[in-house]
Amino acid sequence: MSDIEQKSIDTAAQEVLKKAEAENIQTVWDRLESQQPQCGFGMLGLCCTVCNMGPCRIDPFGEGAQAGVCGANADTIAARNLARKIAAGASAHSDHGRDVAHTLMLLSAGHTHDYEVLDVEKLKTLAVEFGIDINKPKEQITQELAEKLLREFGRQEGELVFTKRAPKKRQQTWQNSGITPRGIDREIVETLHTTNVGVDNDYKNLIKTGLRCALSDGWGGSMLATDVQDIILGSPQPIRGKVNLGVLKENCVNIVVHGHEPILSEMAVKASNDPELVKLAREKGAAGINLAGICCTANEVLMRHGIAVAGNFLQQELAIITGAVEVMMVDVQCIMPALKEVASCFHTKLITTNPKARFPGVEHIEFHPDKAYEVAKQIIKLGIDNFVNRNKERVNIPKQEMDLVAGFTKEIVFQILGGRYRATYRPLNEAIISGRLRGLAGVVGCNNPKQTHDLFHTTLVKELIKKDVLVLQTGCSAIACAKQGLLIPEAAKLYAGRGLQEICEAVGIPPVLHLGSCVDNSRILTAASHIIEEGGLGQDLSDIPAAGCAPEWMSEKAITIGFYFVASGVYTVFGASPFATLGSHNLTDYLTKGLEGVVGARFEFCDDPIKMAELMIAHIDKKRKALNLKPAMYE
Ligand code: SF4
Ligand code: MSK
Repeated sequence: MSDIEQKSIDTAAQEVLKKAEAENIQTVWDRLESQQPQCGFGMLGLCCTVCNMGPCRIDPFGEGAQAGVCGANADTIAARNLARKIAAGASAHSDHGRDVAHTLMLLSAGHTHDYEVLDVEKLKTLAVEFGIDINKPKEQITQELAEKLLREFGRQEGELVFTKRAPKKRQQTWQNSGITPRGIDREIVETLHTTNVGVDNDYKNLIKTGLRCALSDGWGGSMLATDVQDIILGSPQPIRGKVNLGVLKENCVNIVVHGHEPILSEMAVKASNDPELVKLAREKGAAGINLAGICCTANEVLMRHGIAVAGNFLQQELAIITGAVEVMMVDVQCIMPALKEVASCFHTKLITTNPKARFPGVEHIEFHPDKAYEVAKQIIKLGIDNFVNRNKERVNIPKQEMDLVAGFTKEIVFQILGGRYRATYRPLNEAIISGRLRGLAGVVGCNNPKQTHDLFHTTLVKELIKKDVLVLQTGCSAIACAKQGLLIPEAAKLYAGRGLQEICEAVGIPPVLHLGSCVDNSRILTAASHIIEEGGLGQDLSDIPAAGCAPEWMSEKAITIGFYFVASGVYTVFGASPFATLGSHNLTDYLTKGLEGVVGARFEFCDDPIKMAELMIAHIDKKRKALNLKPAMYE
């Protein structure tokens, strides 16, 4: 395998990496190399910088120091570090949710006219969940709902409203273990408090705080972000799109949206079709305006509008290195600081838009929901003006692009399987009960240059569908598999086992369903709750023959997602060391064994995609057996 093949399995990425090498442009892979060897204490979670008596470190071989200056041991330090990461991840998703809820509030008060309630049904469903009488004008419902949603963040007691969506038995488990989330901000703050120097020194108790914090994200901040986005941007429907760097167009003004929050990028979609701007682009010699996305902002505009996806996390620099991007507009999360440097090698204008996420020396055009369309137009106009500065000699857009279908939600799964007039999960449950479907898997998360780009996602997912496991995906993992052609209905014939193939062909779905962005992992939780409600597959989420996995994760948000999956009863496999090599044996044991007795699920750490699939399938089979189901039909 060549050096470049080791970096990525994606031939489009490989092509641009060659260009980067030839033009002496540093990428994430080069920087990873220059970081070698990475800090062993950090990798093991045994470095503590919590107070100024440190930094302290624990000798993993038991020969040197076994306690920090304050006396904290490996268990406390590793658990504290992990809990802080959970809080950081939860804060990112949840703050995203807060901004979306705030937009709903502005809309209801008439302070923004660029958004409207597009999914009235969902508005009403949420209103009922929040105890709002829906026999009143839509505007009033919207305002009351926005107020109540925003109160979930500052809630001091009781339980987050969305936790009621979980099966009763799961709610009971949370209560018994003391991890029912109370308020979104409260759980994040409490995690940060208890991980201060000299507060909580019990690794199990630290993990308990972390689990509650993670649940406040999965069944709180993220779920809220997903549902409110559906209300104001419209609920996704299955939609065809294209993916990979080949979606950039040589003859067009290329505008790339990147980050996570779709509120502005939604307006960019509208502005890219603005006749005045399209005319201007033509006057500048372009054939039109081509909008494409990276990371989860891409997933958001893909599933609502079919906007093309240029790539996942590790392709953000590569998109610019094609030399064909006029503007990359970024919002929050997963945006590499290195983009400034890479953009400076080309004519590309990097534009930050969120007051929370700025780069020194980078043009900032601040987004506010009350002038959303205006800001989007301004940014796209900058891109059009920049088209003439493109150096055609340096443009090299790979040809690779692949079709995909995205836009599956818990409601759509109902409709597709049960028919619009008899929306039900029954056929899905029956398929699992009969063994035609072996089970379900949620494969999510990022890329990490420590692993060959996209290799783990695609190898694992191919293995799962071959064994009749229907795969639900979000985030960069979905993009990885889409690029390899796994997210089209035709993939069933090529890659799926006979049982899964029969189901996909009967209803015309791909064997791998794209459920959206990272906050949309909450869709997996609600879909799983519907499965239990439908009956026949146990009483709790932990009874379902299902497993989760983040094979190439890198972000703290992925840790939070893993923790809320496990806290919700989903056996979850994590790839990508250092998580696979925690320095505290007690903590590792607790996460991979002990948690089962607390929440009915546990973690597994593994750095081999085939082995990951085997672990997940073994777990699925174990759950089938526990439910007294026959073995999978086509073993
Ligand atoms: Fe060291 Fe304890 Fe301070 Fe951590 S909290 S840096 S282990 S003294
Ligand atoms: S964008 S969190 S790299 S999935 Fe959601 Fe991708 Fe991970 Fe960011």
